Amino acid sequence: MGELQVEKHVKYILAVEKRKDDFESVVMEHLRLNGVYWGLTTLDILGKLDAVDQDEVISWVMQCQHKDDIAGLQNEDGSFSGDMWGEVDTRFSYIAICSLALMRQLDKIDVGNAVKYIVSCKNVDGGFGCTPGAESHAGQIFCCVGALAITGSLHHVDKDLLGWWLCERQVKSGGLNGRPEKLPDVCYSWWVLSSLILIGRVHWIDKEKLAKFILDCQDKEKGGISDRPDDAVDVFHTYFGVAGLSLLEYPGLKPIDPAYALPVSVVNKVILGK
Ligand code: 3PZ
Ligand code: ZN
Repeated sequence: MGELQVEKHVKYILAVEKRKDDFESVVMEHLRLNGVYWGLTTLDILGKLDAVDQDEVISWVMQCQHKDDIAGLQNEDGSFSGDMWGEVDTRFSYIAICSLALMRQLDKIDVGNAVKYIVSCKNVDGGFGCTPGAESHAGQIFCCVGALAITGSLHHVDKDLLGWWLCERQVKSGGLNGRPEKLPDVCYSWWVLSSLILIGRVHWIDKEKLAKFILDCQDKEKGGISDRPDDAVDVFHTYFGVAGLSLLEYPGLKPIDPAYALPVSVVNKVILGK
C-alpha cells in the first residue's frame, strides 16, 4: 500500500488547476466551482494552501455570485430547490443550511421546517433519501445527518439503526460502498465515515483497513486518487480520499469537520471568529 504521496498529490491538484483548455477541462467547465472547493480543501488538509494565488481564486469565485440568494429557494414544506427551476432534493437542504451557518445567517430561513422536511425523508432502515419515500443512499445520508448536526437536531436520528446500515457498507477490501451490493468507492469513505462520526458509531468499522483501501487508490507516479484501485484519478476522489484519511486521523493531515466538510481551522475562524 505505501504511504500517502503528499507531494505528488499537491503537484496533481496544481496541474489540474492550471490546465483550462484541453477537452477534459472544457467538458468539466460547469464543475469548476466544485473543483475549486475540492482542490483548495485538499491543499489545505495537506498543509499546502499557500501554493495557490489566493487573490486570483477569490476574484474568480466572486464572479460566480448572482443577485438571488439562498433563502429564497426554501419551499412551503421546508425543503429547498437547487435553483429557480425548482428541483427538490435533501442535497439542497444540506447546502443551504451549511452555507447559511457559515455566514451566520440561519435566521433567514425557517430552520424548524427545514429540519421537519429532512426528517420526513427518513426511512425504516434508519437512512435518508433525496425526497420522502426515496431509497436510502450514503451520499444523501451525509447531507441529512450533516444538516441535522449543524442545526443541533441529531436526536431525530436512530443512531444504532443508522450506524448498523452504515457499517454494513464496508466490504472485504476495506473500502466502503454507497448501497447494498455496490462496488466500494473512495468517495464513500467520506459520505459513510463522516456520518458514522457524527452519530458516534465510527468504531463499528475497521479504520485501518479503510485507510489501506484509500492508500491503494493512489496513482503513485503522477499523483491523485481514484474511486478504486487502478482506475483513473480525478480531483473529486483525490479530495474525498484525503478528507477520508483526515477523518481517520492519518498522521500529518489537518483535521476536517465531518458536518461542514471544511478544515476545522476554517470552521473555527468563520463561525466562532477565532
Ligand atoms: C464525479 N459528479 O455529476 S458529476 C464528480 N461523480 O458532476 C466529479 N463516484 O464522470 C468527478 N461516480 C468525478 N473530477 C466523478 C461529481 C457526481 C459524482 C461521479 C462519481 C463519483 C462515482 C460515478 C455527483 C458532489 C457533487 C456532485 C456529485 C457528487 C457529490 C463524471 C460523472 C459525474 C460527474 C462528473 C464526472 C467522470 C471529478
Ligand atoms: Zn466516487
